[in-house]
Amino acid sequence: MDLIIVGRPNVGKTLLMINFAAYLGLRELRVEVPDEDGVIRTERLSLDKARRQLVSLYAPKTTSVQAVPVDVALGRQRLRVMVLDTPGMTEGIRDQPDERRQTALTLERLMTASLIFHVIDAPAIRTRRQEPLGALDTALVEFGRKMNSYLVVANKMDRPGGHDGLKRFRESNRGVTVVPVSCLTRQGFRDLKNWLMRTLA
Ligand SMILES: Nc1nc2c(ncn2[C@@H]2O[C@H](COP(=O)(O)OP(=O)(O)O)[C@@H](O)[C@H]2O)c(=O)[nH]1
Ligand SMILES: [Mg+2]
Repeated sequence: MDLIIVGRPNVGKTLLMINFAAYLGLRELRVEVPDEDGVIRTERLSLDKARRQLVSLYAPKTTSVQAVPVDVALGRQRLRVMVLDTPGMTEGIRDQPDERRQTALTLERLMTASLIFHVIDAPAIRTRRQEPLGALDTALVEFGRKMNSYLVVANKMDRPGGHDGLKRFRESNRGVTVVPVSCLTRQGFRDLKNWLMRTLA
């Protein structure tokens, strides 16, 4: 079972993968990274090291789809969920062939994933009424809104403007399930976990 994390660059997808996996009880990340030839390499990273290596302040560092297996306790059962972190998606066609390939791979995995976390940067949602999200996010919402395995994760709620952004998102996307979180402070992770449990059950 795959849980794919998608969204624009820098919205916090990688920090969500690391901190939510930690919240679910993971102590170490076994990151599966495909190399140029598509061969899967497994890297073991402590959570601290993963944050240092994979989360970036400036340039988006995630250049390929990275998978982390997480066991989720469902009552007495344990369910293996592959959490897929992806490179940021943008409007238009990328310049670099490798980036185009990674976008294609991300879309391919998106089509077949059982669960989707669509991460948005809540404080960045603009005040414009008509289209507060960009075209890419709007397209993802349209793709996901008919599925019950699709969730919008409104991130960076710890920052100023988070609540306004969330309100704007809700006003223009009625009927879409959204969970506000901060991947930094982990506020909202309980709701995220509850959504996951309900959807997996
Ligand atoms: N204040 C704040 N910063 C965050 C949050 N989540 C991520 N960031 C920061 O946003 C930047 C991009 O995060 P990253 O996970 O690499 O984004 P990605 O490109 O979507 O994978 C990093 O500097 C993170 O520390 C959050 O909830 N609150
Ligand atoms: Mg990333």
